[in-house]
Amino acid sequence: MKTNAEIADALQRIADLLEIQGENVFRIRAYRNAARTVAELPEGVAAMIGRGEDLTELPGIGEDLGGKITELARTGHVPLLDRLARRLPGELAEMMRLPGLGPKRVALVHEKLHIKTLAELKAAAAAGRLREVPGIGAKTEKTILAALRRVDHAEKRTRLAFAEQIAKPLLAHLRSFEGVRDCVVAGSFRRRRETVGDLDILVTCPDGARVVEHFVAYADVRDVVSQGPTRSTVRLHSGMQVDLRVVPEDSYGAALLYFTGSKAHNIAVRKLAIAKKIKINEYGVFKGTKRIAGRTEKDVYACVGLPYIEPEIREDRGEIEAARKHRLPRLVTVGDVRGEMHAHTDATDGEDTLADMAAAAHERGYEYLAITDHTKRLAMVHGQTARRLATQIAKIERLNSRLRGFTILKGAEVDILDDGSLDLPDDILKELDFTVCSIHYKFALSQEQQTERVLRAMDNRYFRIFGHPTGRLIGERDAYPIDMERILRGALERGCYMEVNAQPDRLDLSDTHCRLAKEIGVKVAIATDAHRTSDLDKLRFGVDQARRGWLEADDVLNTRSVGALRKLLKRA
Ligand code: DGT
Ligand code: CA
Ligand code: CA
Ligand code: ZN
Repeated sequence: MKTNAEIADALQRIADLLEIQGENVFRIRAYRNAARTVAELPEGVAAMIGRGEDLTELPGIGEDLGGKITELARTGHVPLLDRLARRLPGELAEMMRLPGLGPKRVALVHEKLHIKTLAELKAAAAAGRLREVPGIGAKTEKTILAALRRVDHAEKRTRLAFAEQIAKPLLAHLRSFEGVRDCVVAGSFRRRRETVGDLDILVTCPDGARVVEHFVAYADVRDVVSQGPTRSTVRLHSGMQVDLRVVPEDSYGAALLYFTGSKAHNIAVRKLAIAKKIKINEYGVFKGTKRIAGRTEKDVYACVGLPYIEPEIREDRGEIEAARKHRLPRLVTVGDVRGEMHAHTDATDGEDTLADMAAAAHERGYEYLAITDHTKRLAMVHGQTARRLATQIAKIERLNSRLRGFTILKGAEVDILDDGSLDLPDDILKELDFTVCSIHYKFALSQEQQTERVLRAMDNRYFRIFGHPTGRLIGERDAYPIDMERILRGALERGCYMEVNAQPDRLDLSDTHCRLAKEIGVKVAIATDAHRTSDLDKLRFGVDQARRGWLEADDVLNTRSVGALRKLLKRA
């Protein structure tokens, strides 16, 4: 038996397909009205049929529609819909809902370009082919493409940096409500996972029901999924789901611990509690019926004999054991970082000048900034030849002689070529303080070939830091196959280092790779790959992942003074 929502959906679909086919408007309207009638019924159609009720007594439903609804309720099918779906296959009905695409245009897109699915539509829009359809211009094409990207987004996990953009104004909205004390995002967001599934917001406030009302009234709310006196779930226009929970102050720490997760970490903590014959849940810590803690996370951890554990490592990957032995890492912080290791200027694809980049880094309290513009193979972004690099080096030296308490390091982001050689000859590389060497093409090699290619590149004595080592773009492009363990061991043997590229769509190395690097003993440079001065502020996203990978200040090259850094960058 089908639900009313499913039946209404099928009726709407019939209407959509009839419309694309250019059917009579009255017939189409009849299906739409019937869909609404069914959707708004106070009880299930199936039950009504079961009682033998006459559906034609419902408003707008005659013999024909009544018969179809009965069939849909019983079987989920009706010959008319099956016929229409064969003639107009794929996702044409879904396309009709996109801004810029009505039924007539969908029919034309199908007829002229033979497009059936949203994926095909997206590809055509991206390639600029959609505008070949009469009535669709470049502007409409752009609108459609943007809408399709949003649809994609709704189904995927959201990058942390984007989730932050969504969370920030929402938190401001909640905090503006009188009586709200604590207001934080818990969940994977607080653990700083590279992507988040949804946002879990925790609030303390004496009047729960009214905060919830204030929450669902937020302008960006698309649907209210559920609403109660102390909790609610909504979906925002971006597609992001947000869970809100209002908790008493006495429970705040316990709730924060619970909703920060991860679930695996919670379970491990609860196991310790059980062994001590106490109970931990989101309301507090209990001995029998007596609450013995709950106000802060630290109190809750103390009840099971543990020190405070930073959210970034609450993944049940050994942190409980380390905490018990008082061997938790002292995780690196943004404040530990003393310089930027990867930055571009307008000599290649950066937007700002060398002097502006240096000034911006200096303003941020850094002691140094490395200029690492692209090399010649990347002609697309005007990569530098040896000669241009030499000019840049001279310019940096002139600038450095004027700067006090700040150093511009001379670098390059050197392309690793097919055969593992570097894009510029040694006689210019030797003039640099160090290189970041990266792969920007030939991603499709086998794991063996790609690994060999990089190890060969590392054999060059001027290879220093392996830039964005997997090449992934989160949610867009997978990592190329590479044997990271071999790469790390190879780097250790040769005195090379790894980059933790802090660009929010890269985060490369990832958290787990950072952990592996630490285990093997390879240090990393956390770097923003800045293409404009404002990019320097993205460092924290790299630091987040380094923390998730248990890295401490000592594991990170650029927590050092320029003098100590230079020593590490020298290769035997
Ligand atoms: P996400 O949203 O997929 O990125 O990941 P989380 O970790 O934010 O997961 P979510 O939103 O489902 O739940 C938030 C936290 O609530 C989760 O990290 C731990 C806690 N939690 C949820 N379900 C359970 C459960 O069944 N048991 C326990 N112990 N904790 C749970
Ligand atoms: Ca979540
Ligand atoms: Ca959630
Ligand atoms: Zn690069």
